[in-house]
Amino acid sequence: MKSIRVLDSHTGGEPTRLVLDGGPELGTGPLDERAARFRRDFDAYRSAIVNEPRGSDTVVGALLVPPHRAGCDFGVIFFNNIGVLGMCGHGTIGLVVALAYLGRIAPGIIKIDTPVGAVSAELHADGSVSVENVASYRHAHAVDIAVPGHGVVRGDVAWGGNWFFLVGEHALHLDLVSLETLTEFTWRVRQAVNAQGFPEVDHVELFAPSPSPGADSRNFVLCPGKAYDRSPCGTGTSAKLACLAAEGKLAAGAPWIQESIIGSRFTGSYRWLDQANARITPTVTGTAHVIAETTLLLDDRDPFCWGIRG
Ligand code: PYC
Repeated sequence: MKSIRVLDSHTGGEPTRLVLDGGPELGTGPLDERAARFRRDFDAYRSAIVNEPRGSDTVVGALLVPPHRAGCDFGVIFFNNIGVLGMCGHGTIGLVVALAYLGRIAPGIIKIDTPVGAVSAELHADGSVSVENVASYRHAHAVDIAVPGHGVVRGDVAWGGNWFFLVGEHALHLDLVSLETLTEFTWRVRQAVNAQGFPEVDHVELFAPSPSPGADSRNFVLCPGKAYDRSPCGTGTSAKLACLAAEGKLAAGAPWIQESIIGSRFTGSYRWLDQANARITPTVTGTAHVIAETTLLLDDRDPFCWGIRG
């Protein structure tokens, strides 16, 4: 019987399962190489940790590993129901709150190595966390995509630690009763945009005005494995900030309140990294809560020991 010790948290409703002990041994070296090793040699572990029956399509796993980049305090590889992620904003907030719960960090700044670059995170005295994400940018503006059954959909392709297609013009209601429609639409959009030769878009993000006061926007984010993000999506908010910056719609340093489909909020802002090329460093602030300390048990006699894989 194998055992894997995990700490579960949620960030604005989106779960993160932090693997503390018993996960796959990925060796040393750059995080992108270790992420590739995880993908190639240990996919069963990924599935056992986040998929049913122990998890669900929504759970994002976070494998805590020694960092490689100079100056980093921790390393992390995020993964979900179908594969490995580049970065994860809600997951980084969850990781920081989990490390504080474990007594491994105090309020202050830590640097975290990820497969797509180093990020820094500040744990504030009130328990909230600000993540300064990897460099983010808009890759393509106002791209028209023919989506079967829906006509032409216009959006931007942007990088915020993962690849996003961001759509502001649509006729859908961003509310919980519309989840099936939103999922079906964004899934089709994703398939259509990925037939266009852009970098592989893994997330599709819809925007609309928020029905509640105080938020600049509400979003619906479809994740690569077809689950929707309960949080406003840290990497998606970073991609949105990159688009707002490129369009001159949000000044450097100004706050952007991004609300999720369930009403949870992140505050984003950015500083210019390279204004001539519209590259920004985004910061996303949110809160997370630790919800369970668990030991996962893996019994090879169990036919679903390694999770239910689609
Ligand atoms: O917060 O960046 C994020 C994220 C990615 C996938 C789910 N959440």
